[in-house]
Amino acid sequence: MVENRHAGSFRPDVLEGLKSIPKRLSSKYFYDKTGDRIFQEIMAMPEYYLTQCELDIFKNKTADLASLIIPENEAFDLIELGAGDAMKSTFLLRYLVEKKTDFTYMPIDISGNILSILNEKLTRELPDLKTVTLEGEYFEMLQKAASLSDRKKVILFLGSNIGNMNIEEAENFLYDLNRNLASGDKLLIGFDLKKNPHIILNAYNDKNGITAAFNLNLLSRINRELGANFDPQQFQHYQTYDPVSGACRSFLVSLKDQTVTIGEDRISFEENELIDMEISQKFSTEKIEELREKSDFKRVGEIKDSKNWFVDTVWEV
Ligand code: AVI
Repeated sequence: MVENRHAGSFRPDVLEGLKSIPKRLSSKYFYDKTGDRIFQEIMAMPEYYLTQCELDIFKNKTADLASLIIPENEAFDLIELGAGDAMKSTFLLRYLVEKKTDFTYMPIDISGNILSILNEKLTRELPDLKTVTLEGEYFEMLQKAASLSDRKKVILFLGSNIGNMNIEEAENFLYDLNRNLASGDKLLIGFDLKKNPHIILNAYNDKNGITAAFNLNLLSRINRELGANFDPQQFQHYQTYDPVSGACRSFLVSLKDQTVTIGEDRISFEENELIDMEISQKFSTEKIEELREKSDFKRVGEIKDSKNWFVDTVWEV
């Protein structure tokens, strides 16, 4: 199941990206079974502060968070985009269940496997929680959720996943999200904030090479699933952070002139040629406000972690 994520578009997207100038691959393809495992390792690294910061908010500021999102005297659906193991949101779910709040949790994920593991965990840990899992792409599943109930919706989009889109993609995504919701629905979205550039660069340039392995795994995945012959050892991870724009970018550098075959196609690399792999955008408060205005949401409130490194913002349609 996990291996089939985005199955239909994988080959054409890879070929289009590698035939472009400059070459690029989409980080949405990082998450096969091995990529999921490496990402878990990244989240446990001391350098990767993002998870701990957002966990701090969900664990220690749960009541504040809940008061920003709960509609007054009304049952609602709490829909999480890319729920995964719902590690952070489980703190909020537990709080809401204990307060006997009338809501249904609807985790959306592209992986049915992850959803069934999550469902088992929630049944065990929170037997009173009402859960409806939705397996598929975000917007299709949001439409499905809308067809299942006409209750108010609260959307969770955590982890600064929005940062993996460039600014234009993020604007379009948030605008489309707004159009898929109804008046009074809310969005709780996590943004990683600009901070000391060394801290940010370290989070993506760890000494143990875990982030490098995360990037290189995509070449191995292309080998496995698309019959290619990349030699990952002939590519090197290179990370940049531009504190002015807030763009944190990863690249793979070809270590020599080489030609790779992907099925029938041949892709040539010059020595030192780059593949643009991922953007992890960091945000200023002004940029977040600009995104909110452009996507037509109203501001409700925000909660930062104790270091002021990460913010969970609540907006309303
Ligand atoms: C999932 N996403 C928010 C992570 C990030 O921070 O951009 C993915 C990641 N890439 C390298 N490290 C973590």
